[in-house]
Amino acid sequence: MSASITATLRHDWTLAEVKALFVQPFNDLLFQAQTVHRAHFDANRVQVSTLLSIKTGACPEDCKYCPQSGHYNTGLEKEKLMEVQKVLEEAARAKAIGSTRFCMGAAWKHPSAKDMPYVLEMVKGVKAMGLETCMTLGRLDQDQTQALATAGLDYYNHNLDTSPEFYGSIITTRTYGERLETLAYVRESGMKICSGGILGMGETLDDRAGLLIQLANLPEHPESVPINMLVKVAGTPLENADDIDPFDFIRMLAVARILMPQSHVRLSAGREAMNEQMQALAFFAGANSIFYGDKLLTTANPQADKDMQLFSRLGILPEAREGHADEVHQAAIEQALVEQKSSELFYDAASV
Ligand code: SAM
Ligand code: DTB
Ligand code: SF4
Repeated sequence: MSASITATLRHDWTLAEVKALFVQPFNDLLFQAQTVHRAHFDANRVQVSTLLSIKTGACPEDCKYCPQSGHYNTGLEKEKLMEVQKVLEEAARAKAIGSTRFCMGAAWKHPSAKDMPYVLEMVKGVKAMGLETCMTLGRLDQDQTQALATAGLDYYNHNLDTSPEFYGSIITTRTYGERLETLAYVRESGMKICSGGILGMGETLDDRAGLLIQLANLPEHPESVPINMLVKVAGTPLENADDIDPFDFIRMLAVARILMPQSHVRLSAGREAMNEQMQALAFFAGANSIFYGDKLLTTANPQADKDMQLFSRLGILPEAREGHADEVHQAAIEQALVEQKSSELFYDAASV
């Protein structure tokens, strides 16, 4: 691979170029992605973030994939904005299991003036605990963006979800342009951008390539790129969507890695439906971030100790927060390994 492939950050990707990356033989694509990955990252480190739904359900938007949309009956119990103290308790739990970033999500079209003071308190409190902070609250105006940045919010998550062409088949209550506008406000404010999308909604290869082109051709690449595999939730219009080929999902991660070499690419929702081999392949393709902890927003995620056991088997270490040591992670890994051993002992004892 030429040095120019690994060294330059491009913002002018064309559909033909990106499709050519996707359709090359699997091993060639993975080799290229792993080479790019190693030029920019320690290939054996994965960043871990924990999610919390701070306001659940009854969302006015109609995103066809989402269990929290008020347009569909998914049996989800709606909840109002969580108390700040409760959020801080959850953040402390996330820190104790070794997470370095705490991502707070709200089922809103946009935050209201009434809710903003509480949200800002959450940012300040979580930040004071020594965690990186991330929020996903829907559309923001410029003042709200500035207020979040001033409170110390590190990342704002706002996904483009899919290509501009396919977007209208999935969401009708918010435009693609509005999403791009929120991302521009976040960039202007100095916060880091977390933006990605979802696979498995019936999109074509052009749509997958189109999403990655939108992200990579932004003036600056998002620092974090979550790639979600659709979690099919009963009651949503996509509950019976066709499964995607696991290798096609890995291809998406690999192409994201090649297009945005310095970004963290997150193997996001959908890990409950992936076996360990698939997750190992995802890390090989250049994914270097996961959601960690047994719940995403409203759906299940693998148990934290299972993730630490997988990391240990693969020789992967959780990425330390900048300027912070690895002790908490070390403790979490050791605890997970002890639990694994004791469950094996229990099995042995029971079988004699
Ligand atoms: N309401 C805010 C918004 O949409 O901007 C923030 C929360 S929303 C749940 C955050 C993201 O979660 C969505 O953009 C979507 O990419 C992802 N998501 C939601 N439901 C999902 C599902 N069933 N499977 C995979 N990803 C999903
Ligand atoms: C992202 O890209 N994925 C996360 C986070 N950003 C907010 C959300 C996944 C949600 C999966 C469905 C649920 O648990 O409700
Ligand atoms: Fe609401 Fe966000 Fe779900 Fe869309 S993805 S319905 S905006 S919570």
